[in-house]
Amino acid sequence: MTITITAFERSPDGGRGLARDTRVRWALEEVGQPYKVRLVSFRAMKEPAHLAVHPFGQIPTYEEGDLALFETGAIVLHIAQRHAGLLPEDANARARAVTWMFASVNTVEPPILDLQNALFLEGDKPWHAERLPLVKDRIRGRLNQLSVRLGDADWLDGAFSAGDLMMASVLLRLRASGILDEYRNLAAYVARAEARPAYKRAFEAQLAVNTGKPSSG
Ligand SMILES: N[C@@H](CCC(=O)N[C@@H](CS)C(=O)NCC(=O)O)C(=O)O
Repeated sequence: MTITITAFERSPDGGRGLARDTRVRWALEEVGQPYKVRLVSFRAMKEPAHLAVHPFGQIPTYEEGDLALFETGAIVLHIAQRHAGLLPEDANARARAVTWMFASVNTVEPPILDLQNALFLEGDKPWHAERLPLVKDRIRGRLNQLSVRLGDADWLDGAFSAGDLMMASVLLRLRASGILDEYRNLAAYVARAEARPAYKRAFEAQLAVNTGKPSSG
């Protein structure tokens, strides 16, 4: 059955891999599933046809036969449950990998999103300069804890899993701020994730949409 995802017709990051279709593309590449992409404009995302699939008018979405999904955590979990390669066989290890997926979007991503909001939506507010260090320190609080847990391991819990895919996807959005590089092991963790052939194919595919150059993958 054909898998179709949605992505920005023109991504605000110009194709640097920060739009969230990248994590879905990456998961599909890891498990070797081909997919199609429907590109949507910002206007089309808020129109009824797209809202019928994504109630919040966002990307990415995932369609496969009668199934329509939104929310990257749910989409990646669905892919990982349907196809081998992203979740361990052992039931407890599998549950821990899913725990890391939730931790990425529920515990680590919120303070990172808060920084994006502070930078892009609140720059003109009189309290912006005072609030910014607080927002950054809340991210550091989370990264300190994550860094301690990761230690010198390659991945969060044994072999690479959907938990790492989601966590690295969340963390790489921090790179431009410089905060990620304050944590040697987390920066290396993200670099390790980005070095995976499946990530590279996903990155190139979304970059090609934004540069108009065909993907080499
Ligand atoms: N929690 C959602 C967030 C989706 C999201 O924020 N998508 C962004 C692109 S990365 C978007 O569509 N932004 C445009 C908008 O919200 O209008 C997920 O993980 O799928």
